[in-house]
Amino acid sequence: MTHERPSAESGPPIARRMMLSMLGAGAAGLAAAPLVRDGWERLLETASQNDPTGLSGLLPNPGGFRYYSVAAAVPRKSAADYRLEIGGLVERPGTYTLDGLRALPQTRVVGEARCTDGWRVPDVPFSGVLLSHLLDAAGVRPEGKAVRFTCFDGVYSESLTLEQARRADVLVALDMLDAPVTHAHGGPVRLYVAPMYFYKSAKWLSGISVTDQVVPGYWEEYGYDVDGWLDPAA
Ligand SMILES: Nc1nc2c(c(=O)[nH]1)N[C@H]1C(S)=C(S)[C@@H](COP(=O)(O)O)O[C@H]1N2
Ligand SMILES: [Mo]
Repeated sequence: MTHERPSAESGPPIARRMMLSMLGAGAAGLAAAPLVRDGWERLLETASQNDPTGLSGLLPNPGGFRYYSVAAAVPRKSAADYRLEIGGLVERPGTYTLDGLRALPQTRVVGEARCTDGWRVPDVPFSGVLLSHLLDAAGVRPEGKAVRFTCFDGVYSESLTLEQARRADVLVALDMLDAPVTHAHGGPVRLYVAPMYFYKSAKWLSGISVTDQVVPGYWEEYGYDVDGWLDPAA
């Protein structure tokens, strides 16, 4: 299933011209010289933000990832202004800073990033804090049955059952590819749900809320499986 929504009006000509010129520049740039990864990610973001057609998802990225954001523009959060809020059906709601998350025990999970659009990147290292650790610290109340994730892009959301959320391969990730999660990849903090399709791994994570039932996430409202297992038999 591809990431298609009921499409908006086709964009203003200037945005379309820009996309086409960027597609050309991208191919030329890749052939001519090695690219600085972060510079390329910034270009992808810029293209995407001026891209009502969604074509920027076709731009090549050296790592094999595609830049995805359902929000046109996403604010940047520095280490100083990033906050993660934990609340809902918990005994001790709280707020973490980035330093606060870094100070907690860190777990490394190497897994696949597989999008429903057909691309996949194997063996991607993620590290950060086990979601189960944050849930335990907050103290899930007996009525708590699921977890809802919200993002500082202001649009995206995701969900897991409490059982899924407590798995040892579900992280609140601070590092991806053994470096701090870049803005393009959802930094400074994203979710990584290793056993599921990458749409479950919410980028720009800003809220974790324990709920009494699963609240379907952004793509799930468009028909995606709420349980996004890569291997349903496992
Ligand atoms: N906040 C937010 N998180 C998101 C998305 C998004 O659009 N917004 N897209 C999802 C999808 S469909 C995929 S495949 C991955 C893409 O992650 P990447 O941009 O690091 O490749 O992020 C997931 N998390
Ligand atoms: Mo995706």
